[in-house]
Amino acid sequence: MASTPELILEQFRDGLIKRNPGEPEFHQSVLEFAEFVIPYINANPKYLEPKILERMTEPDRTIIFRVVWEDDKREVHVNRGYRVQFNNSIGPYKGGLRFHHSVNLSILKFLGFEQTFKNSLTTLPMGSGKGGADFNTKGKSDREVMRFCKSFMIELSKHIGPNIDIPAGDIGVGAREISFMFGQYKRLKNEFTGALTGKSMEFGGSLIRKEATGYGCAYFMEHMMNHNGDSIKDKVCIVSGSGNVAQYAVEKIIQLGGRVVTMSDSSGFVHDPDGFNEEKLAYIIDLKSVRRGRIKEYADKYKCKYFEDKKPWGIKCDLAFPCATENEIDEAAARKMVKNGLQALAEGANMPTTREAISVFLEARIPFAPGKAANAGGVAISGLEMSQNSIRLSWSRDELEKRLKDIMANIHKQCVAYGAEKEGNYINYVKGANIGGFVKVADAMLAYGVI
Ligand code: NDP
Ligand code: 2IT
Repeated sequence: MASTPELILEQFRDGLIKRNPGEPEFHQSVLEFAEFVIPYINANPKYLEPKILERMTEPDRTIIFRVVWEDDKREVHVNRGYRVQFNNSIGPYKGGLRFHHSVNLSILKFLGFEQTFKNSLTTLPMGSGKGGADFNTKGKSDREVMRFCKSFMIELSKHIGPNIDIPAGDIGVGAREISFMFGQYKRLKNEFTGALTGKSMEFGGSLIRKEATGYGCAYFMEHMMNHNGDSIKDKVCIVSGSGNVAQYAVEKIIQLGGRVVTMSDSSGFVHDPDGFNEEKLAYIIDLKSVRRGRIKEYADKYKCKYFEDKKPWGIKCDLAFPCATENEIDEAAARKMVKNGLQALAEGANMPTTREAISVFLEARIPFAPGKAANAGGVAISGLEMSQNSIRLSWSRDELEKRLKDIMANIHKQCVAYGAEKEGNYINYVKGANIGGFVKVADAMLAYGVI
């Protein structure tokens, strides 16, 4: 048999785009991965002939379904629901559900793909998936959201289960939505099993889950800073978003001594040069998660500046934490941040930085933590919620926080192992996270043979 020719990025890219037309976010996430993993595969040909990369970039299956529900005025609405079951080589499918008007197959395939390597990096036995719907919870009453969630679960319940696929939250899906969906799942299946994570404490949830993504992201930044003999203490930090991830990233950054001066939502951002403190953060949590209001109200209350329709990247800072959504930081923003003296960046969101912007940070040799490493704390505690559900016990806050810290430290270690440059102290965390996440999944796929 002739030896398999080496993979060439440009040829792989052309094939990927041809096989997945009209899916720009999926192309972006796969190409960011392939750029660093293809050289590794070429140097380790055992992955080449079995076409591991080609197999890994094709989801196991994609489920698309109709979701019909009635609003408070009895008007009928039709939405589209999805579950992309990406890869279950190292454990059952695991990943969040997103409810947002922008949801489409490209976005869910990129999120499911990223989840594969993120879950692998946690070292817990979790495969990858992502799902959701083009449904916007904004402006809907609680009853409308309930009706939607119940209708969505009637279909989704056919495809999930505690040993098959375990969804959780993401944008637009928090405790309220998970509760509605879990209640419906339990009813449809007539069983009480941990088929969703991010549940409330009364029915099988885990302590620290709500804080885990944000806390983990701040811990990861602390590791990157420690690696260079520094820390978050006294650093000026900019954060985007004001949802679940942003709220708890801000809480932990404050606890670690950093000064957070911005938060945002999809309408604009607030700049509070004095920095957020516990009281101001409590206001934000109530505003965004209970009253479901707009971030502008913070500027009115605390008499600081509000920038309508703007992103915070022009504000001078030491550290940046994008925690809202994908493609928030483009090349121009990255150049501005580097010019303003940025020291490091950790992605709380999934793929908030474009490929061009990532290149700007890497060329400037700024420590840059991709989401699959820096935001893995959330799914890691989801994995521990599954463990607690299986053994029908719940662990203490201290126990879980210690495990979260250990997992983030271990992810940092894996990034250093695969991403350290031959000379100097610089770590390419993008390369490290991609290769580190790849190896375990690839080895499992090799072991299963050609499937
Ligand atoms: P939330 O719904 O709680 O919050 C999302 C935040 O981002 C809100 O402030 C929202 O503003 C803002 N936002 C959403 N879409 C846009 C947009 N198109 N442009 C500008 N701002 C936007 O979601 P999470 O905090 O859970 O998720 C944030 C990010 O973190 C996502 O990328 C998600 O995939 C990722 N992530 C989440 C994890 C989790 O455990 N929840 C785990 C790992 C990653 P507004 O209020 O105006 O909608
Ligand atoms: O992107 C993510 O890692 C999440 N939205 C969390 C997934 C999970 O299963 O907890």
